[in-house]
Amino acid sequence: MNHRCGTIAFAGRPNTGKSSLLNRLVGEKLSIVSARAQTTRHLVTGILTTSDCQYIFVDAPGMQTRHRGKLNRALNLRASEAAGGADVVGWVLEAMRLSEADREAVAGVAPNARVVAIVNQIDRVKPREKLIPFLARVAQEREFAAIVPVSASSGENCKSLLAALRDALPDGGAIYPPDQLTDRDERFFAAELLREQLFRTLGEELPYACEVEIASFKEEGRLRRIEATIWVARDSHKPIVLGEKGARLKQMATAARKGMETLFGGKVYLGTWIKVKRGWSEDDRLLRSLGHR
Ligand SMILES: Nc1nc2c(ncn2[C@@H]2O[C@H](COP(=O)(O)OP(=O)(O)OP(=O)(O)O)[C@@H](O)[C@H]2O)c(=O)[nH]1
Ligand SMILES: [Mg+2]
Repeated sequence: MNHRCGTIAFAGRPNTGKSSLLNRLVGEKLSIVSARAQTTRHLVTGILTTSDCQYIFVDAPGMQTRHRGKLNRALNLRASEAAGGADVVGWVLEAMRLSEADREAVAGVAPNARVVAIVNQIDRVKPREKLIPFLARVAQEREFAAIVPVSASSGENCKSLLAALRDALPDGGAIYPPDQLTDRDERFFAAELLREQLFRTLGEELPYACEVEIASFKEEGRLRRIEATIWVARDSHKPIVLGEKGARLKQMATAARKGMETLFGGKVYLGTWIKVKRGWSEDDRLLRSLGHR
């Protein structure tokens, strides 16, 4: 069998399970996951190398139409660029749901691009037969290299998905060393794992008003000493993030630190600071320094 290698960009509306799927396929928790829309803000690469294929997955922000503003425009642009530059687009849908928001996420994908429709969350479909007419409806949407039902949560049918993606990838030798999992560094994952906790813990609009910046990252022997700044948009956000006597921040920081220790395979000290920056999501300089170009 010829060796294959290439990039697969996930595209879809927010919350369909793109990040969960990347983590499942690569077998590591690389991309952050929450029940909120637009948890992902950065492109996260996850690499899976098998004996006959190197899959370079790119997780992207869900296409968002609801929130406007500079940050959201940057996120949507990033998502469409990822899809435009990939060998294969993985259009991630939620089983039994197909709406304009889903279509918009691949509206910019060239008609001749290779697209695999990934119908995720099939664990929630009962009885299973209901999937058959849904898959037929998806098939009407455009030309697909394959349509594959999966569950990122249970891992069901993910082997078939890998086989279908391999078939869609071009011939070629591996680009990355076989043990490389990502092209992102630990500093990036440290910020993301703390941001994940903000998304999981804080109420309605607040996660969208927060960003995390790693102020310093030092390796002292086997300990990683990390100082993180949580940027919030208003003075009134600060006590909410802190919680009573700082309890909420402490709980979020502990959970984030544990995630880092698992991913990095070593002890982590995590210091957290909350700083107010009004309108940070419209501030070009801060957006650039946070990696939003
Ligand atoms: N039951 C079920 N839930 C899932 C599955 N995949 C993802 N989820 C849940 O769906 C929610 C969104 O998952 P994410 O992986 O963050 O979705 P996403 O597409 O990356 O979302 P954005 O980054 O916001 O665009 C989370 O609560 C996941 O636990 C699945 O296969 N089955
Ligand atoms: Mg995501």
